[in-house]
Amino acid sequence: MSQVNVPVVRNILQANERIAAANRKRFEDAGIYALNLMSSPGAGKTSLLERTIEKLAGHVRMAVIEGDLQTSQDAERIQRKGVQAVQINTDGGCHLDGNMVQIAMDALDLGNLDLLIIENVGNLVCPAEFNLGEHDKIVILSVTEGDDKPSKYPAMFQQSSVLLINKIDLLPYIECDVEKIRRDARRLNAHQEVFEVSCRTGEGLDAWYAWLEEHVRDHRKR
Ligand SMILES: Nc1nc2c(ncn2[C@@H]2O[C@H](COP(=O)(O)OP(=O)(O)O)[C@@H](O)[C@H]2O)c(=O)[nH]1
Ligand SMILES: [Mg+2]
Repeated sequence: MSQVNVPVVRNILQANERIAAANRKRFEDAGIYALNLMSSPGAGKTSLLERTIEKLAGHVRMAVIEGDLQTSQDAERIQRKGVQAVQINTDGGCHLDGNMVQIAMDALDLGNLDLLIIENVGNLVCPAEFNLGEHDKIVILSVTEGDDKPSKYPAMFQQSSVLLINKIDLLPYIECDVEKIRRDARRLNAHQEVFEVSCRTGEGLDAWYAWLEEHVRDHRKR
């Protein structure tokens, strides 16, 4: 079995890389900074987007691609904040791929954007396998998920430029060693930026906004 499956899987990943490279070129040509936002379900991806939109509104032109198994609830949450959002339903698929993003991009006015954030399907494993053409991957780990997650799901943490440790407002009520998360993540990816935040209270988010705005500026077409 594995002799058949391995080349097939390799071909799928190679085809995805080609489409992701084409997506990247479209982002570059338009001066758009593109992010792939990943986490397990419920870690706070859509909450982070809502907060970020509120902060950046008025000076960063932003759009969101929402990936979910079913429903357009997250896209509706984003649209309520006044930002263009396209929903992709994977119909049970556990991650987005380059092709889905390519199709969703056609519904966006790329010439009028500075920032595109793609909220991936909630899953700490599969989304790390498929590039979408993004400039950076961002992972959110909420403190309620446990401090063992970086060592258990290393690929996601190895590949992400930023780790947001979310829901720090809940730390008084649970057992979670944030220093262990930081230590294990640093072992996997020494260059990763780590921010401790609460999307509920807003604590710690200023450092994330500053990081993001700097990267948007760097990618803007001069
Ligand atoms: N206490 C607390 N709850 C949060 C925080 N961020 C998000 N939540 C809650 O966690 C749940 C899942 O959030 P959501 O943004 O939908 O997560 P997603 O599935 O990753 O998009 C919602 O009930 C949010 O209100 C936080 O910083 N603190
Ligand atoms: Mg969501």
